[in-house]
Amino acid sequence: MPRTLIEQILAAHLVEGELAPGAPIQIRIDQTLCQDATGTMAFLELEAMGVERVKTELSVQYVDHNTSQMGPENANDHLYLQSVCAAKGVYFSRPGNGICHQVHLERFGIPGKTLLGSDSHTPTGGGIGMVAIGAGGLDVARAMAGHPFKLVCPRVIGIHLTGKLSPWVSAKDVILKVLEILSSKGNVGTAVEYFGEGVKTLSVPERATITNMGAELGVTTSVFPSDEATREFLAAEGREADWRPLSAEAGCHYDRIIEIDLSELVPLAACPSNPANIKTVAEVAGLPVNQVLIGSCTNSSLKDLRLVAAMLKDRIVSPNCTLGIAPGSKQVLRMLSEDGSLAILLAAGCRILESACGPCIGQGFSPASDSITVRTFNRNFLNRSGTKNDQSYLVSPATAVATALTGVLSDPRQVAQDLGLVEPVWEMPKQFVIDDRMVIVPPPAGQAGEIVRKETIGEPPHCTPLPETLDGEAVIKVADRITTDHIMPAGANLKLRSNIPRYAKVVFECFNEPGKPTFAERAAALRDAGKAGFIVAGESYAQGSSREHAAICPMYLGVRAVLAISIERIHAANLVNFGILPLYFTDPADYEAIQEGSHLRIEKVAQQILNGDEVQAELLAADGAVRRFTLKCTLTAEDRRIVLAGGILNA
Ligand code: MIC
Ligand code: SF4
Repeated sequence: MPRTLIEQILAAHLVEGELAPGAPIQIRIDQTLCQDATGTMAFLELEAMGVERVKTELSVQYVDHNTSQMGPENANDHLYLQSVCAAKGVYFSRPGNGICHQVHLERFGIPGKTLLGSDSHTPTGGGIGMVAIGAGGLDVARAMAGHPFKLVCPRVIGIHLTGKLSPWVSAKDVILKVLEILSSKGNVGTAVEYFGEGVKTLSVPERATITNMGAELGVTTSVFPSDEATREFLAAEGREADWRPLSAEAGCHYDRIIEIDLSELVPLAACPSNPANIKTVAEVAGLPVNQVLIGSCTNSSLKDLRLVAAMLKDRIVSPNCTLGIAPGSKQVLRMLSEDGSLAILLAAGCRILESACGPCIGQGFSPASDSITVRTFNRNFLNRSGTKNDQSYLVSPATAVATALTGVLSDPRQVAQDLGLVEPVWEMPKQFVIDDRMVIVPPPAGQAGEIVRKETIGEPPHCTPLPETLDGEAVIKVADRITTDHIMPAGANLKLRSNIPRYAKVVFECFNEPGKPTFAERAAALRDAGKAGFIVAGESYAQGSSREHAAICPMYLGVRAVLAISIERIHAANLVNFGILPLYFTDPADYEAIQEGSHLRIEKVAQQILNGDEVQAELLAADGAVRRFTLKCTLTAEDRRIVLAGGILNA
């Protein structure tokens, strides 16, 4: 049978299972990446596993998230990471070198390899034909230790690209179109593969923008073929030897084919507060905008920022608006400084930010109250910017600049026409500025110094085995599409990532009501009374980030099960890793019947999940009435054993 490209790469890495959509499989991981906000915990876990040296072909640790450094916590994490990487054989990309996904694409990614990253946007590597997957820190630690990665073999959706993008329409508009078609929920267990004549018209940075935001679809990975454009990019990075041609075999079967004619696309915007809430820019044009931000792992490449500079040349940002720019990597920033683009940006009044995640993860640049912020980022979840009830629109760099020039949301085609602008032609440089001195190569085994553990570096938390009966309360009931940003706020709280007791205090903070006990207080009170905490959720629970803290902190507070209509892939795995049982409603009426504070009970839980896929539970009313209902357990036999043991570190 002819195979899709994803099937070919999975087959070449298959360690266990059968490559049939929906089947549990295990694959060998060639490369891993971690960033600092998830990496500290991942390395504490690696140490807890007793691993002396990583076993992958390549593992890289980046420092790009927690760079605001208000207080010593971030710097303490960085010191720990640098020293533990030296000891374990991991490359360390220093703060200032750039955002993990951009730098990995530039310097390390290899077509046809597998990459597992403790960050949900790891599929950026699909832009050069990698099967790149986001996962929780513990799964990445296991991969570094040489274990295969467990996943459900995805159904592959083919996206057939034809035509060519019109002027001022860009890769961001392609992925926003895909988000409009597939939405941000219901895509668990699928992967996306791009093919067709239109692929050739897209350069690697454009492809990477598209695969990056595949994370917002909730798919396992997104992959482009590796072709002449890939070779051109790798050659410019001085890595042509890493190139190999890869594409789907003629006649392969896609689960579904989506047709996109690139020539028909127009500038699009993801409106507040979900990346799949798509309108055309023309529909929202004219809204007053106070802040425009360009950057993040989605849109911070040299191609993006050269376009930005071309549009801003000899112009000034609107007085009603501020424009911040965070180049994706030191390489990008150096190229901009050497070709004169940086001077243009400064002259135009841009506020140049460090090459890091920055405002994308709420580290600074929170917008004014009741104002609109327009961003080239990939997520606009409510409050993620650090401002309560923010209104964040996600757009392409061209739309962002058009908006910054006018102070109102603007269609770049219109602004270009008004200003007589012609879209610059992008040419891949023959050679990027290559300077890897910001990446510290690990010394040979046994030659590293001491691991630096300042007082803010904690221990990886352990969970206790699952009790015989889960008897307790629904600590919270939440609706559909709850994100990990709702569960574990980042931004100013990011510095608490190595301090679980402190970070756990802000679980579900956005749902706390003034004058009432917080989620953390309610859950801890139940835990201390020997009761089980339950989280009750609707569809697509825990969208977004891979942060395993969205499992660890609830676990620390005594949560033992999540009952949901559906749960996103990475989070479901994180729950298992930390001993929380993910269970699914079989009848939406049962979800409706449960309220916050409802008394819930699952008797003989171990026996039930070892015996089959159905779990009988009870909702007990104050008057003694009992409503019995059935939940579904979809875990593999191994995962059932892990949850029963109280998580991977115990198992
Ligand atoms: C994000 O974009 O939400 C993050 C911050 O990069 C997360 C990782 C984290 O929470 O540390 C992600 O996407 O996985
Ligand atoms: Fe960083 Fe934002 Fe990308 Fe997450 S989405 S890795 S916070 S730039």
